[in-house]
Amino acid sequence: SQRKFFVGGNWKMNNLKKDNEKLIELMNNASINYDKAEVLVAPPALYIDFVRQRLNPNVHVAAQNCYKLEKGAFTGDISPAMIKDCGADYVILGHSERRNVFGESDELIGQKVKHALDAGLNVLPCIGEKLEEREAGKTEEVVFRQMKHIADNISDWSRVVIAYEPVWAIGTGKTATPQQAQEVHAQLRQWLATNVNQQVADSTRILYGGSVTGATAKELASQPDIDGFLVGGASLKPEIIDIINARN
Ligand code: G2H
Repeated sequence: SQRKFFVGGNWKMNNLKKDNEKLIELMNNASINYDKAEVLVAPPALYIDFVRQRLNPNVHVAAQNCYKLEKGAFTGDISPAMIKDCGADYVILGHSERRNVFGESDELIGQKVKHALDAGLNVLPCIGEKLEEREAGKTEEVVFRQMKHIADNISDWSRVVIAYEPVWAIGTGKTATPQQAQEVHAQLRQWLATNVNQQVADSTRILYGGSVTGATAKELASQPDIDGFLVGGASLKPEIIDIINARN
């Protein structure tokens, strides 16, 4: 496909400096063909500068979240301007843990997407249904609603990578089957074709996330509408290299 394979490691709230050093060494010494795979890591914000200074410059560094404004009285939060200032070029937005643990709404996530793009960052917005929504047959309705709030705020699709992460598959060890994931990815691509345009549908990477491992990556990566992965648990381990190389 015309879409370059993309693998992001979402480190979540894990690791201290000494652990980050080991992971950076592992990634810097691994055999990775950056012409074939675009690679990203998202450390906790406190370590963005630390990681950026040590990691191979071919690897994108991302923040895991940010606020919707440039600066001001927003204790505890960070802005896209600060993320860029520390050398990172991406921000993950609307991750299911932001939505479900921290109560972020579709509206807020849309505002964050808009501001992060306006500020010059690339964005990696996440969407995905909960188990009860899937079981009630509402997967499409939920992911289309989440997608619309994001898409309405996108001015430049060339700086957007979408992640589909079914909530029931996150950190549970229950990876979606390649067929389950492919089905939703194809629906999302069709949604983009209908509601944005065909060029955006053809060129926008849609990543799968949710308990991806070295063992499950290859078959998922062979699906026509799965353009890579957002990886949590396995991104802290050597198997992240196998996931990055899953298309080779
Ligand atoms: C989904 C994923 C990374 P994990 O949240 O975004 O985490 O691979 O641990 O399920």
